[in-house]
Amino acid sequence: MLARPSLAAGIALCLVACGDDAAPPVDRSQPADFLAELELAAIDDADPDPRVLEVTLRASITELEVVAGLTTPAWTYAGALPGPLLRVTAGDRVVVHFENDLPEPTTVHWHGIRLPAAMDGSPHSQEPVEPGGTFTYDFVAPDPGLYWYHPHIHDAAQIGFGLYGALLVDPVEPAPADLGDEVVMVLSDISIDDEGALSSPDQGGDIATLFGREGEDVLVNGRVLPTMRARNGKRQRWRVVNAAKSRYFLLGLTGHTFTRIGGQMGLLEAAEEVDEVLLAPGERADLLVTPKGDEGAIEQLMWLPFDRGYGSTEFRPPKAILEVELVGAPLDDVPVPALPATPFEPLDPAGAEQVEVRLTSAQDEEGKLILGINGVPYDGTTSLPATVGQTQLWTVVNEMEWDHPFHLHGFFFHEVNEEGAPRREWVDTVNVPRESSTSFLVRYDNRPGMWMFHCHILDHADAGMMGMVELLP
Ligand SMILES: [Cu+2]
Repeated sequence: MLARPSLAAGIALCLVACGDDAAPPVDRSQPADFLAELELAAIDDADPDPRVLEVTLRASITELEVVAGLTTPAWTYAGALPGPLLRVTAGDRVVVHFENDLPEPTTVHWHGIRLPAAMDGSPHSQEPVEPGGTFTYDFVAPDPGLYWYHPHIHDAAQIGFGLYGALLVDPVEPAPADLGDEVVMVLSDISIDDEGALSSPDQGGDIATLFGREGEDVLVNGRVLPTMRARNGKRQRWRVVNAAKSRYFLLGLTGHTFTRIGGQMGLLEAAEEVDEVLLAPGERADLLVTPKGDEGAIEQLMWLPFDRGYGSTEFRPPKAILEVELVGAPLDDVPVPALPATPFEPLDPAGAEQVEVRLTSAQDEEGKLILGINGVPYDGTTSLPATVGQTQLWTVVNEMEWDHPFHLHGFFFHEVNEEGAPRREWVDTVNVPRESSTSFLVRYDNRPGMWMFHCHILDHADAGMMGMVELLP
């Protein structure tokens, strides 16, 4: 509790500050052009009901200037890179009239959302949407958090060409107003040649597949090294998603720390003060950060090399991906309000069925790289059984010399350590370090159907590191 200043102290303060020329009120507002270079596209809501978001989302090739001076035929949702920010409140219905104006089939997957299998946008939950075709996605977004949408056919190519967008689900009880000025950041990368054309998604052959192709230009909300003009010392809340097809983002802001208040779903019970934040492909973070320093200084959000195996740190210097210009004299700090944590009740491991999934690599007779699950490359015919209401204890064993970010569609899970203690956080994607294993508990609620799981380095998923759970009623 704050001590109340004494009357004498108040008078003393007034002698300094309450004269004829009282100091003007301190400007705590963000500059008008705060997010001018970070603006995400908006989209019209056709339904007047505040609990329904109904949009028409068209995928098409759109000529954009992604890299200065070059015109690139990017693959886009609603003509924008990234696609428009979709925003609802937990429990709202989302209706997306999807139109495919691309030259090849596609789908839209809603990463992390607990929706019915038929709305999941995987190639086993629906017929692919052919060029010129349409499909209506219609589901409820039940849980607060930052999610994202992307295709689930030719994943590495289509996402690498620009098809991704953020879906932000607000909690029913709004966060405290003074938590921080919200900024949604979609991190990605893209490969563009000297003429502005998109690079081939197959270039570099098996070696590139094995590493996972990263785009050379790193993008924050679709821009190369944008600038944010920020009120110096004013707290911000960064909602960050890694939408890159292969690139990991280890993030640091020069001279600053982050307070991690949430990850993939809801708010943590206990916030964490961290110097750096790691986001493997598909992961999200909810961060408080107070950019503060000398007036006019520029702080840099850095991509830092993260060791995910051979080639990931060698000759790869840190790289600035966003500049934060500090506007005005530094403000005094304002305490972080109490956060309404999302209730976390760990799953009971008693009676959980044990499932072991190995992430494996091999070569076929011609020497071509084959990635797989338990030695079997994905071919859409085999699945692991599960039943509604069941709890499973998965152990994902990574036999390879590179890390793999593991994603299960449609269900949150929580990790357990070797002693069986839960990590108190629901996730749908987790990084499995090389030559190591990760265990988690998952409970299947009543949404039967085919649910995919795969590595979120999408070159790996495309090369076979993908499988399915068939959830039976
Ligand atoms: Cu992988």
